Formats: sequence, structure tokens, C-alpha cells
Amino acid sequence: MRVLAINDISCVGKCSLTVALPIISAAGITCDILPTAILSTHTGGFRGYTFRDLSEDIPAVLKHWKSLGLQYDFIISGYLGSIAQIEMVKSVKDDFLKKNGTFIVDPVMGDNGILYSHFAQNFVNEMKGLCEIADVIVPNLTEACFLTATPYGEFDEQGYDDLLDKLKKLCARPSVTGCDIVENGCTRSAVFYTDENGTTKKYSTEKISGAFHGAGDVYGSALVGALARGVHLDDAVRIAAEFTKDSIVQTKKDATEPRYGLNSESQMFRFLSALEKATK
Ligand code: PXL
Repeated sequence: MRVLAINDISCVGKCSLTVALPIISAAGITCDILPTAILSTHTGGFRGYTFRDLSEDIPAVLKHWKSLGLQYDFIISGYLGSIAQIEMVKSVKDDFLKKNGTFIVDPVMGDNGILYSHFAQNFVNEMKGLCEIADVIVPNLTEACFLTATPYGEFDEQGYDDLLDKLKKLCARPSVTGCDIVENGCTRSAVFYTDENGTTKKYSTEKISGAFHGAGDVYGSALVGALARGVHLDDAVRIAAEFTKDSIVQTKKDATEPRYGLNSESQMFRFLSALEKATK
């Protein structure tokens, strides 16, 4: 199994490729990378960060890869710095994804109801086009709302089901993270997702209060790692959600600044043990 992760390198702050590469590799899967930009830190919570767009370098990289005849079982795309890069990802999918391969899009655009800096409505519209050619999309709740022109706010379970129905018009298998639900009087954090048969399901974990940067990257990377290992979608969602929750719990215990990302390193063994169990 060979995965290509298309994402930026945020040198500090543990997100995008600095999360995808260790998690997918630890899952036992070869993870090649196509960096879209190099930033001194990610853009969520730091000021004065540097941003080098790597778009100019990408055509030569892809030309070289074509000469090697590279083909991928999975391609996952994440943070894209421009509309031109969305178009580039579409052509990478056409040229480098195996016939029966899986294309996963993390439509990284925002969090907590707002778009990240650099993004506006025209980017959202183009991102919808990318989601339309994906097999699986992994938006957070904010991104799911922008993709479906749904006002961001509080949802009940029917509201999440309706949101998934709208997303299904874009992509058959959406998986939305960060959906708060109330079960037996307790707030829990759920992933709402659609399985291979088109049925919407949910998987919930304990809700840890606070905003934790990079949680979506940990979830998406663990999901790809599990799917690439041949784990069924239901188990892959469960394992990825538990790993993300465990990483959040540890990060909260560490009391590090949330903008520095999740301590997923400490939970890697647990994640791999769950993966081993699911693949036996
Ligand atoms: O974690 C998502 C992400 C990825 N890449 C960059 C970001 C963010 C979120 O802020 O700024 C550069």
C-alpha cells in the first residue's frame, strides 16, 4: 500500500504533513508527500509566520514522478494555498491514483465557524468541486457548513443527519468531525459519517472542553492509515476518533498552548495496538 499526502509543511505547530507523515508511516504504510507550501508555523494562532508557496516547483516534481511510473492506492489532500493548487490536486488524482484507488479530501478551510486567513467564498466554491471528485471527505463541522451553505451553530442529531444528506450530494462518503451531541445528559463529541451503503452513522467519544489545533489532521491521518491497512470504515472511524480523543486528553494534561498542536506521539502505541486488533 502506498499513500500520497498532499499538504503543507507547517514547520511548527503539528498539523498537515508533520502529522500525516508520522501517523500514516507508523500505521505501516508508505507515505510519500507533495508539499504545497512551507510555513514557519501554521496560520491558526500565530502572527508573523512565513509562507512560501511551492506551486512553481510542483510541475517538475510531477514530471519526475511520471517518469518513475508512480501510482497510489490512496491520495489524501489537505491544506491548499490557492485555487490553482486545487486544480493541481485534481490533475494529480487523474495521473497518479490507481484505477481502484481511494481519493480522500480534507477540505481544510476553517474552524469554530470561521474561515482561516487567506480563504474566502470563491475558495469554498472551488473546494466543493474537489469534494465532488473525492471518495471520502473529512471536513470538520465548520467546513461542512461552508461546503453546504448551512449556518454554523448548534445542531441536534436530526440537524447533523440533514447536514450529512447535503454533503452526500457532494461526496458519497462524508465524515464530519467535532459534532457535539447530548447523550444521557452529557455532552459528547461525535463523528457523523456515511458508510458504504449510504447509511449515516455516528461514533462519539468523551467531549474534552477547549479548542485543540491539529485535531482534524490527527483524525484524517489516522483514518487514512487505518483504511490503507484494510480496516473497515466503521472500525477506521472508531480507531481514528479514539486516537484523536486520547491525544486531546494528553494535550490537556500537558497544559501546552493549544496552538502548538496535539500530543499524538504519546498515544501512538495505543493507536497501533487498536489497528493491530482490527486487522487480525
Ligand atoms: O490544521 C489545519 C491547517 C493546515 N495548514 C495550515 C494551517 C492550518 C490551520 O490553521 O494554517 C497552514
